[in-house]
Parts: sequence; C-alpha cells; structure tokens
Amino acid sequence: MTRDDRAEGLLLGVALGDALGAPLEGAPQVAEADILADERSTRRLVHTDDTALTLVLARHLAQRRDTTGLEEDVLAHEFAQAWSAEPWRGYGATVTQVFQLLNTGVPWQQATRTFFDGEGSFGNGAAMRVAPIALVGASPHDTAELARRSAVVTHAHQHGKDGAACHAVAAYLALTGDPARPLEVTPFLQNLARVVRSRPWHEKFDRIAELAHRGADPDHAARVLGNDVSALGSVPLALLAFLHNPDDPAAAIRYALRGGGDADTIAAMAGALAGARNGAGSLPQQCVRRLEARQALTELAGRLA
Ligand code: AR6
Ligand code: MG
Repeated sequence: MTRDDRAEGLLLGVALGDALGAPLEGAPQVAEADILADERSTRRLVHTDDTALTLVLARHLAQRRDTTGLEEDVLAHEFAQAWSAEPWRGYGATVTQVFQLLNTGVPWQQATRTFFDGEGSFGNGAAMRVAPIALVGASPHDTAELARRSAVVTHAHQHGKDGAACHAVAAYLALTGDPARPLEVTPFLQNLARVVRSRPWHEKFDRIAELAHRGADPDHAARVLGNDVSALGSVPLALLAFLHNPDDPAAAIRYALRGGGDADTIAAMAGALAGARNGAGSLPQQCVRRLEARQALTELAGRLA
C-alpha cells in the first residue's frame, strides 16, 4: 500500500463517517441494521461541518507544503469564510459566534477567548477537522504541536486543544504503523500519552485500554467514555472504535455510529484513523462513490501525501 492510498483513506474516512453519521446525530439508539441499510442505499452522502473544515485545513496545508506550514491568521479567516459560505452544515453554537467575530475583523486571539470566562470552547470541533495535520507532521511531537496551533484559533480551552493533539497523533500513528503487523493497543496508547499529558486524558487512555481488552460493545463504551460534543467526551470513543476494529474501516465507523450521541463526528474521527491505516481501497466503495466531496478529498490527499 502506498502513502497516497493511506492519505486518501484518511481524508475519505473522515467524510464517510461524517456523512453516514449525519442523519443519526443525537439519536439515542442506533441499530446495526439501519447503518447497513444506509450503506447499501443510493442516497447521496452529504457531509457536515466536520468534512467542510477538514477540507479547509487540508487546502491550507497543501498550499504551504514547502513554506511556512501553518499560518494561524489565515487559517482562522479561512475557517470563518467556510462557515459564512455554508452556515447550514451543522456547526456548533459557540464556534458559530467565534466565526461571526472573526468575520467582523476581531483577531482570533481575542475571538477564541470571548466565551466561557476567557477559557474558550472545549468542543470537539478542533479535533474533528485536524486529521490532515497527520499528513504533514514530521513526528508525533511535531504533529501534536501543529494540531494545537490549528485548534487554538477557535478552541482555546485546554481540552479542545488536547483533543486535537490526541486525534492528530493517533492519525499519525495509524498512518505510519505497519498495517501488516497486528496493532498493539498498549504501545499505541502509551505513544499518545507522551504527547497528551493532562490527567483527564490519561484517565481516558486507561479506560480505553480496559474496554479494548475486554471487547466492550459500543453502547457500554459510550456510557463509560462519553459520546457528546466535547473533545474529552468524544475523541476517546472514536479511538476505541478504531482500536476495536483496526483493520476494518467500515466496522470501525459502524462501531462509532452505534455509540450514538455526536455520532457523525465520532465516526468521522474513527474513519480517519482506520482509513489512514488501511488505505482508500479498504473503504466500502459503494459508499465512497456517493460522497459529495470525493474528488476534492482525493486530489488533496495526492498533494499532501
Ligand atoms: N464550557 C461549557 N460548555 C462548553 C464549553 C465550555 N468551555 N465549550 C463548549 N461548550 P462549539 P464545535 C459546549 O460550539 O466544537 C457540531 O455538530 C457549548 O454548548 O465550539 O465546533 C460539530 O460537528 C457549545 O455550543 O462547537 C461537532 O460535532 C458546544 O459545547 C460539535 O457540534 C459545542 O462547542 C461540536 O463542534
Ligand atoms: Mg458533528
């Protein structure tokens, strides 16, 4: 498998989880049969804000591949413009207000700290869009650093930034690990713990390890790890969905969807990880063909690979 395939798997994996999950967001219970029926249907797979902002970040990185890497001022503006162009994509309430401030010329350093007593958002919005960073990071440490820089322009809260770092480094490890060898849960989580050091995240890593070793079902896992719109309450479940099904992206996405709650975002993150490990060819082709942004994502994967 080439790096190109894996880059494409990473980006298409985001869109696939996102679009399959979009009608399920907030559903209390998601039956496997309903997911399978949707996979086999012919509906066009329309994405939400997760993929919309992933496209923005991927383009931003592709344009700067050989120069500066990431420019916060420009990136903040590009995110806000994407929201203005398509505000109906399902954006969170707080980040919407951040975008409105950015569009009136407020610097991101101020806009991102306007809410929650200056702490900013701990939503999963910075994590859901961060996967392309794994394609340009030179190491786990570098990936975490870039992820935090991409996060802070809208999600200043420590958990919002840590969630982005956690998911980006997980994607980096998924992308660079040898898919011919079994994925080992404990070393994978230890590598994450080295770059995401705060205590609440370490507690989540311990729970993920227990649930992965026990083979927990998605319902139970969602109750233990959370399935809400916060970074700390969603990035861990996405990680478990992948660690539970490391070699089967469709199964990783289904596991995430069955956890319910913020299903589209959790499945988008699980899809990125499993797609990065197994490549675009491993994704369910009858679904990939129906993805709204398939061509744009494939083209960007080629440029970033
Ligand atoms: N304190 C209390 N509540 C908070 C805090 C905080 N510090 N931060 C966030 N919230 P937002 P996102 C709550 O708006 O992270 C979409 O469906 C608050 O109620 O920053 O970009 C996406 O696809 C806030 O409105 O959005 C994601 O799935 C909410 O968390 C999801 O929403 C979301 O934070 C989050 O996207
Ligand atoms: Mg979402």
